[in-house]
Amino acid sequence: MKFATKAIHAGIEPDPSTGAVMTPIFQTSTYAQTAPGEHKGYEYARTQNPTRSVLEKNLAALENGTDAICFSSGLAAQDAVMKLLSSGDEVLAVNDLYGGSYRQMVRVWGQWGLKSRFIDMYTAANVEREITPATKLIWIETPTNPMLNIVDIAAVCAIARKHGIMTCVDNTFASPYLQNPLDLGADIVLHSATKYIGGHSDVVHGCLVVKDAELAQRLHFLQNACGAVPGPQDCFLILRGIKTLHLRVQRACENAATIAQFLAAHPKVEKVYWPGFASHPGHEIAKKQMRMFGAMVSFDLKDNSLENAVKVMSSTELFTLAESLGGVESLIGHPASMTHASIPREARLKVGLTDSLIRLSVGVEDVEDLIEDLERSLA
Ligand code: P1T
Repeated sequence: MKFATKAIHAGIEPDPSTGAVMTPIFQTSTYAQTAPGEHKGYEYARTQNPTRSVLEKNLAALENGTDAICFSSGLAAQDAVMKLLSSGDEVLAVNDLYGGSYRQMVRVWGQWGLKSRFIDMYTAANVEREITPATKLIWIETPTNPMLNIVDIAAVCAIARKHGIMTCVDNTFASPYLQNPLDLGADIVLHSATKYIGGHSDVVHGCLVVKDAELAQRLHFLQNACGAVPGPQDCFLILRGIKTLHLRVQRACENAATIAQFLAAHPKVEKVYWPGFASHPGHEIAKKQMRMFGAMVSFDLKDNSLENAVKVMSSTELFTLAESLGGVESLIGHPASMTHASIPREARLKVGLTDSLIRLSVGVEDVEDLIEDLERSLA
């Protein structure tokens, strides 16, 4: 099955008890047993829920995995991955990543004796140099949030495999429509399904996808034992969002390409970060591992005073100033004070994340209107 067909059909059958074509919301916390231990495969809704099970089958298919494990948020999914490790282990993470992912690694897991180091992952040779005997997990995010750097998934995962190190790829910015890390050798794919997968900015949700039975079993254990599960209504909304994932991401990427080019040619813009430019250092790798270049665009203004950037961000009308990304509507954001405020300023500046960087999540509106909006606010 090809992607669009999988998005609409994989794992989805009419409900056996009623024939309902759309997966029902099983709003129940528990299930009747005829005798202790005799039931229809469902005992308690933290452990199993039919709406969630359908979503997990569908997500596994979209990422070419065997199992998906759903969580109440992207960070809850990350929490489960980190719990596969033990005190004394070390995580090598890419040096540009979502501020909340960084915060959890440093401020939560750091306290439990799990050390995370944030490194330049843009050459595989550098990753190999940084590996120590304690390294147990390599954490890739690509494209990165918010600098849109590209990590060569196949090359880094090959090195990790050689050293017996587990890999997790946060595929949130790409979505499964653009990039499938399991096919490139990753052990775990993570999504904040809050973003492109859900696609309508109305749910917070996360998932992991794997293709190894033992890893799946360990993560299912953590999902149940720790309990950060999504509710059935949220699973329903994610399932509904997925049905148009390919259409939305395709259109958003086309709009983003037009906007990136518009910004690059604008006299008030200093630099545009978008992997679709031939001059982007990760362009060739992006071409190899992604189907399109994504719908996130970051940029710096020539007058890069914070005041000027704030003026631009506060004056758009169609681009809403807000955290998050990946919805049908376009958003504009200020990483330094919003999504990446939990990363120390020094670490942010080191990767080029200036105090005045502006990030766009390009939606699926008419691109002429989006450009007019940016033109007006830049003026
Ligand atoms: O918000 P949550 O569903 O818990 O997902 C966290 C997360 C994980 N990974 C990446 C790459 C992310 O971008 C996020 C959340 N990011 C934002 C809210 C944002 O505006 O960047």
